[in-house]
Amino acid sequence: MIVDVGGIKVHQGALDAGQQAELVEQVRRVVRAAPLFRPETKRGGKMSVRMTSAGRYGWISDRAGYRYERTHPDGPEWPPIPAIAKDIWRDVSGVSCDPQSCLINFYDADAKMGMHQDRDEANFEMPVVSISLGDDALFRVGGPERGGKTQSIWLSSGDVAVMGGEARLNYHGIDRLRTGSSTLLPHGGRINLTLRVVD
Ligand code: MD6
Ligand code: FE
Repeated sequence: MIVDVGGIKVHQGALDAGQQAELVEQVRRVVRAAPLFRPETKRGGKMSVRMTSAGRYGWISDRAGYRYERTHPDGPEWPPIPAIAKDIWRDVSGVSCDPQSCLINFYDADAKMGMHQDRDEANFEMPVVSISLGDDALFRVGGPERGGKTQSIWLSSGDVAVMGGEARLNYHGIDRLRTGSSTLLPHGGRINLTLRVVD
């Protein structure tokens, strides 16, 4: 079923249990080649999520700001985007080009993500596609201005959200997890993958 939350289309149950388990394996392969790190913010704090990336570009945050980089902070190029994630992009993105970046966020029980816009990409005609794995997360969606009215939806393991069109620059964030809601990850927590065209 597709649910519209403030213009973001959430495809509930887009991945079955087998596809979710296989994608977790593919994410593990990425993390072995490009270890998770906890990004610093411009103000010197640390984000509560741990991150890494796959694809031509990875998303980085540090004291210098937010940007895309061709290499992991440790030096090597990012590993390839997991095949299942690319398949999902082809199914739901509505565009003919392939994604250039797959940001992988890992949330432990206490992690959250503040309200933000995704605007480090060159072409906002290109959607952002997000895949959720593991514990449910409360996803909050506002409008294109900070501080406006918001709506919330629980994102569950196997859900795919597409942020495109009018909603491409809407503010959004993760308020909290519902710990223990999924058995996909042996130690609990949540993985979110976001796919993007960068240049
Ligand atoms: C998350 N998601 O689900 C954070 N961004 O953990 C995002 O920041 C996001 O879900 C752009 C499009 C869809 C998203
Ligand atoms: Fe985002």
